[in-house]
Amino acid sequence: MKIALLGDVHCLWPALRAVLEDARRWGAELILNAGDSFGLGGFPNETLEGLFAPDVRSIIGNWEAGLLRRGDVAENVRAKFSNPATQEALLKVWERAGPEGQAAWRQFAELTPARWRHRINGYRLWLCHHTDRVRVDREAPWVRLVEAAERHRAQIFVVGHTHEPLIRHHNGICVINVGMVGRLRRWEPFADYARLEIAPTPHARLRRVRYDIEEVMQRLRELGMPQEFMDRVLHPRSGHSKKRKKRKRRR
Ligand SMILES: [Mn+2]
Repeated sequence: MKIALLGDVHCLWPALRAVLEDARRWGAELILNAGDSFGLGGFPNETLEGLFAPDVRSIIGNWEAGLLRRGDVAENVRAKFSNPATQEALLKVWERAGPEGQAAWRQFAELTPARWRHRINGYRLWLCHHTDRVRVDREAPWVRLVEAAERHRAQIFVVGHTHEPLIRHHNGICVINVGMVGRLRRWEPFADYARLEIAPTPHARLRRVRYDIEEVMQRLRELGMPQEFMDRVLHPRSGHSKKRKKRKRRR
């Protein structure tokens, strides 16, 4: 059986579309989405529509759980993000969804589970957005994932969240971080996902797909995203996010 594993779409529909096309061309029978589908990508309704395809199964990530599940979305955005440009950009994406799209996203966040477990060809697959130990060991993050897989008695353990793709086969366990579809900081026109085949034994490989960055830039300009946000998108190596992290640490 061929399964495509993706995540962290963050409303970047042109990238999700490219990945879905690539995965289906390969022959994926099932597409698993590891969450954080909502975000700054600028295509809220197209993204959700794409995820409602019959061959796609999603779980939610911290963005859906923290921003859309309950309370006022604008208030949630202001509480979760300290950068005013990020707040403004995100609220423009939310506005773009319109009343119907917003209702659909809220329902998606409410009804979609945070974990998914299934037995496929006799192998126990576990899908969740992240485990709190995923970042613990920068040198060998796969070790923590293997431990988490053992805790959950999973033979195939799939996460996203860190945006860093990783695949490791170890002691009969296959751990996968799907990387990300919707790049937020680097905005290189590439999306990562994983291809998993479960015959005769589980084996996964990373795959990188190019998407139409011009379509994205056009939409962001159309939405009137704040200049600071656009600068971050257009000049990805300015070191902006690193500086912010340092400043936060000193506090
Ligand atoms: Mn996340």
